[in-house]
Formats: sequence, structure tokens, C-alpha cells
Amino acid sequence: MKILVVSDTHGRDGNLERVLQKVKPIDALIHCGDVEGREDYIPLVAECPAYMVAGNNDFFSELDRELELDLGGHRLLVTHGHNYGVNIDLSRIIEEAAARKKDIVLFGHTHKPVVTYKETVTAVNPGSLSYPRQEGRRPSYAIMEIDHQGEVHFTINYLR
Ligand SMILES: [Mn+2]
Repeated sequence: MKILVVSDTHGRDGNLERVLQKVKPIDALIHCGDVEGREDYIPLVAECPAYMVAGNNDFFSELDRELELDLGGHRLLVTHGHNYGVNIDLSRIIEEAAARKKDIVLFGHTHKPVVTYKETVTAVNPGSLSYPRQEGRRPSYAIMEIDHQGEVHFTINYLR
């Protein structure tokens, strides 16, 4: 099972379209928020189930603020992350995921990609495809792969 995880496209979907061409076929797309009005368009180009949450810039969106998903035997929390202070550190978002018995939390907001493990929880931020802020500022996305043993593998990938 191959899942594309992206975040913070902020209404600019050119890089998302480029990534989709590169990584298709995929079983699902997960967007961690700040779609900025593109929630109807993104599922059309994804051509697969698309799970999206609202970010702090999706003021008028009817998207859910958070999603709890069961995928390939894994329990996921998907949230933009701004309500958990992710610009400071990941302790609160990881505690929340653990409290809800999730083994994976996917978030965005910082525009900086990260994969980190703490006790039972894997926390992943794919970074931003439109406005990257990490050192080097390359647009980034994550691939989540669940193998035949049910083990999950995350990779952070870059455009350019
Ligand atoms: Mn953002």
C-alpha cells in the first residue's frame, strides 16, 4: 500500500501535480491542511481516495479539522498541528496521538519535513510543496509505504 502525504500547498498545486505524475499509482493521498480552496480540485487530480484536513488558513473550509484513519492495520491521526504548538516542539502532538491510541500522527504547519519516533508513535510532517521553509527550501513530500508484513516505512522526498 502506497500513500502520498503532502501539506501546505496553499492554493498552488503545480508541484503537487508534478509529484502525482512521479509517484502514481498510489492507493491514497493524505493532505495535512492549508489547501486554500483547492479541496474539490485535489481529489480530481489524485485519482484515488483523498483524505484532507483544514489548516489554520482554511478559514471557510468545510473540511474536518482532524481525521482518524485506519489504514493497513495502522491507526492514524491527521491534523494540521497548529493547535498543538508544533512550531515549538512535537511533545504535545505526540502525547495526543498516544492518548488516542494512534501509532502514526501526520501533520503540517511548520513547512519543514520531519520523521520522528517517540515510544509508540511515529510523527511525520511532509513539509510544504509550495512554500518550503527548511534549510535549502526544496519542496518536499512524504511517501508512506505499508509492506506485506504490515510494517510502515516513511521517506521524505524532494522536488528539484
Ligand atoms: Mn501553512
